[in-house]
Amino acid sequence: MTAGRFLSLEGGEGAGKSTQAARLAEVLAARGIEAIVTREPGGSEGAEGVRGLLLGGDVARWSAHSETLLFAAARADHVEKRIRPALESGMWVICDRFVDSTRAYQGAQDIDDAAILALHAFGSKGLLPDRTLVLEIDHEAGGARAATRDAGALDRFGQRGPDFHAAVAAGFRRIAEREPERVRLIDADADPATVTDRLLEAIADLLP
Ligand code: T5A
Repeated sequence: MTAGRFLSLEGGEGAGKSTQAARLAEVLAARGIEAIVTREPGGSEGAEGVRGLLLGGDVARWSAHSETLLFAAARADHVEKRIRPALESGMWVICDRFVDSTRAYQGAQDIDDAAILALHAFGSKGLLPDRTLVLEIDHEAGGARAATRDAGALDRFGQRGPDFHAAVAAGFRRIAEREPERVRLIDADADPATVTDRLLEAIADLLP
């Protein structure tokens, strides 16, 4: 049995990650590839508990340092209980956000990239996706999509201002520049089917 492939979807709020994760799983299934769709923060029972702590409450509930540790702890549980077992059984894993979200979001709050990667090495044995697809969309357009979906309710991160979200977008682009083999930028300002086609093109070399 060959090991499955690990894909992560990244990007700002409302970029369409969850929509595309489900679409990608359908397209892969049609090609005979079994994939699980999972998400962060969350994806395992323990990590879903941490998700509630991270996303609920006031913007200032956690310092950037505490938040970074909580994301790393949730990820360690998710990787151990869900992601690695699926990959080892030969399934593909499509993860809605992974460690690059910590690098972009907590990095935008001056948390050092090397510290985030060191925590990831400790907690999750440094597991990285085979391919990371960063969905890029103008922050206002993404925010409008998310606001329509959530009827205006915002989590702790959605409540932050445009400067924060611009810094997050710049963080994702920096990661893509540094790791061009793994990380691809995808223009997500199009209808869902067109975006799925762009994603498939960006993973074509991984498909059997
Ligand atoms: N976070 C997370 C960190 O700070 N550090 C970390 O390490 C991690 C893992 C998670 C928050 O936590 C932060 C980042 C986030 O702020 P979340 O609730 O999981 O929050 O939400 P997000 O991951 O941010 O997901 P979003 O809510 O922003 O949405 P998606 O998944 O990008 O978008 P999606 O697919 O739900 O689509 C949004 C709406 O747009 C429509 C959909 O139908 C939906 O209504 N839509 C489109 N409309 C038009 N054209 C298209 N192509 C469309 N695609 C989707």
